[in-house]
Amino acid sequence: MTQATRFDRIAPFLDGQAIEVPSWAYGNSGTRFKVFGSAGTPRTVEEKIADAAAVHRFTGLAPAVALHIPWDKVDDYAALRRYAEDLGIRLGTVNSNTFQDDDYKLGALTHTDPKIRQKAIDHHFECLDVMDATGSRDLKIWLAEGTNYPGQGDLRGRQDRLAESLATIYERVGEEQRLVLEYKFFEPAFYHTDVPDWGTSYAHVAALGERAFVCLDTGHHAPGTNIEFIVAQLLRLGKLGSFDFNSRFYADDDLIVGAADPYQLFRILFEVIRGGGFGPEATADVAFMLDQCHNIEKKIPGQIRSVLNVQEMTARALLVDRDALTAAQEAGDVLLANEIFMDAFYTDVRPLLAAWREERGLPADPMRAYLASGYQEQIEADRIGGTQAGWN
Ligand code: PSV
Ligand code: MN
Repeated sequence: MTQATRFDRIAPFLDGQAIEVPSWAYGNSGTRFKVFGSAGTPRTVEEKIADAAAVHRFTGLAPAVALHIPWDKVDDYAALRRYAEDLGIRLGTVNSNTFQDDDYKLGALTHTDPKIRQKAIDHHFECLDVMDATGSRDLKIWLAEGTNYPGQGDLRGRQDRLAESLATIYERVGEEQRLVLEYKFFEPAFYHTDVPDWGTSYAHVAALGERAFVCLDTGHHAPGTNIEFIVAQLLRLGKLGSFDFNSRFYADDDLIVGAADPYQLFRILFEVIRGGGFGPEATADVAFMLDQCHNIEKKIPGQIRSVLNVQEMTARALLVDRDALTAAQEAGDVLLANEIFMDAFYTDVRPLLAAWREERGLPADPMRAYLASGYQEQIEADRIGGTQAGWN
C-alpha cells in the first residue's frame, strides 16, 4: 500500500480531532524568576479568546478554549460564550484555582479548618455556575496542596478531608458535566502533594462516580516515567478524562508539546488510539487539551506549533499497521513488532497533512500563513495601554 493510500484511510479520523487551548497560554507567563511582557499580549479575556480563535482559523484544530477562574472572570458568561461562538470557537474546560489565596497556604480542600475547606468548595461551586452559563462540560481541578516537611501534616487525614470535599463538589456536577482531577507529584509542595499520581487521582474519581475522571498532564511525572503505560491503564479502567499536553525536560516546564520528545508523544497517542480514546475504535471521550506557557516565544505561533505537533503525532500513530503489529506480537517476533511500530513513527506526514488541509480550505502551512496574515502586527499595534494578562 502506498503512503498516500494509507494516509487516505486515516484522514477521516483526523477530521474529528479537536484540541482545546488554554486561555493562559495567551497571557504573560514566566518562571519564578521573571515574567516577561510581550507586545500584543491580551489585556482581557475577550482578547485571549480572539487569539485562540486565530489559532483555530489557521489550523482547523482548536475549536475550544479553556478558562481559568478567577483569571478569566467576567460579569456575563453568557455574553462571553456568544463572543467566542461568533469567532467560531466555544468555551471549554473550566479550571479552578485554589493556589493564589493566602488562606490556602496550608491547604484548601484538605485544610484542617472547615471554614477554609468550605471557601475552596464554594469556589468550585462558582466554577460550576460558570460552566452552566458557558456550556462547558469539564471542571478541571488541579490542587496545589501538600506539605514541605515530614510531620507537617497528617497524610491520611488530608486524604480523608480531600475525599469529603471532592464528594461535596461532585454532588453539584450536572448530568452533562464532568469533574476531572489532575495529579502532580511535586510543586508547589515539595515533600508530598495530596494528589501526586494517577493512582491517587483514580482512587478519588472512582469513589466519586461515573462523571469523574483523571486528567493526565504530561509534565507531571518523574523523569523516566512510562506515561503511555498510564494512558493504557486509565483507558482500560474507563477513567482517562483528559490530557494536559506539554513538554518537559526537567520539571513542570510547560514547553510546547512534542518539542522535547516527539517520540514520547507518538507513543502516548498510540496508546490513546489503541485504548479507544481516539480514532477508529474510539469509545472513551478523552479531551485533548494543552496546558502550556510561552515565556520567550510568541504565543500564538507557539500554540499553532503545539496543535500541529499533536496532529502530526496523531497521524503517525494512526498509521501504525495494527494487524501486522498484532501478528508480529503474537508470533513473538520482537524485532518485527518494533520495526512496524517505528515505521509509523518515522513516516513524515507533513506533506500529506498539507494536502489534507488544502482539501479542507485551510492553509497548507498554518504557521507561514499566520505569520503572513498581519494578525500579529495588528495586535501588537492595537493592544497598547491597559494591563497585560498574566498569572493573576
Ligand atoms: C500547575 O502545575 C498547572 O500547570 C496545572 O498543570 C494546571 O493544569 C494548570 O496549572 C492550570 O491551573
Ligand atoms: Mn495541567
